Amino acid sequence: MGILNVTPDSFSDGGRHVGADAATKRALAMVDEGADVIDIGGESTRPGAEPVQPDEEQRRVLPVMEALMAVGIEIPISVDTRHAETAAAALAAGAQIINDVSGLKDPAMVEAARNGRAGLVIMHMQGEPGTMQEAPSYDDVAEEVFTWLNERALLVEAAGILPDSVIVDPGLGFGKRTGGGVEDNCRLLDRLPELVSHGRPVLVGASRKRFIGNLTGAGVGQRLPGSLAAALAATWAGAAILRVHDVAETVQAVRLASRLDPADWATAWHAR
Ligand code: HH2
Repeated sequence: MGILNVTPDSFSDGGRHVGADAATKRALAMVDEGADVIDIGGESTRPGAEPVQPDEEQRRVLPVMEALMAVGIEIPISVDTRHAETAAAALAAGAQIINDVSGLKDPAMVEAARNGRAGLVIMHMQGEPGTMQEAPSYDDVAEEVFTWLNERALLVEAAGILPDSVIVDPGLGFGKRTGGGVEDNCRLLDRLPELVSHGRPVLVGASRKRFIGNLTGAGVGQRLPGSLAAALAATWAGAAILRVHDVAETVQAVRLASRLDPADWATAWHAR
């Protein structure tokens, strides 16, 4: 899943793909690089971000949707939004997946997905983007996040969304502890096979995130190697979708990784 943020303030690509022409160019480049889905977002949800109202969000996203449909883009478009009205408008304009980082806080989101026969990404976030990194707290992060995702998925399935359409995401960086020796994002990657074992497709978004910087000292533009390492861990753990900025590099890494079998060397790694 290639990231296309049409925002002025996203933490990594903010301001770069604003406007339908620049956004379409980037989307088509990601298709060439091997993306299977493009995820369009009109609101930054980075830690500390200011919320964006749905009308402004749609003003950013819908012209891009229309431009992508006009050029006949050949892969599905996902809309990254917390607002059901933006989701519904994007689906009407041709999107096929709703990516909701709020984990369906807007009660109308399930209805939007059902009416639009859309795929639905349910992501875990503790708190709100504005304050989520101030004091996240867990006893057992993986247990709590995975249980919450399963409960949420069962709820939407009971509300009429086809189980095949539900994708779950642990929400790396969204209200997760990082730095000071506690790395919730790494624990979630370590224990990802538990989430995968519940049978729903799992999406992982680690690309260029702050925890990679906290562990390595790398600035936001220097986090490709750490992002690839996280992508490989998620691949080996059985993730179905990786949400990334660097599509060509990730596709190459994952093509190689999927030809290797970590079961053959994991024991030796643990014994080192
Ligand atoms: N991460 C971001 C945004 N949307 N959606 C899902 N499902 N999973 C994620 O991990 C995820 C997401 C944050 O990254 P980015 O879009 O690059 O930045 P910003 O929120 O600043 O636009």
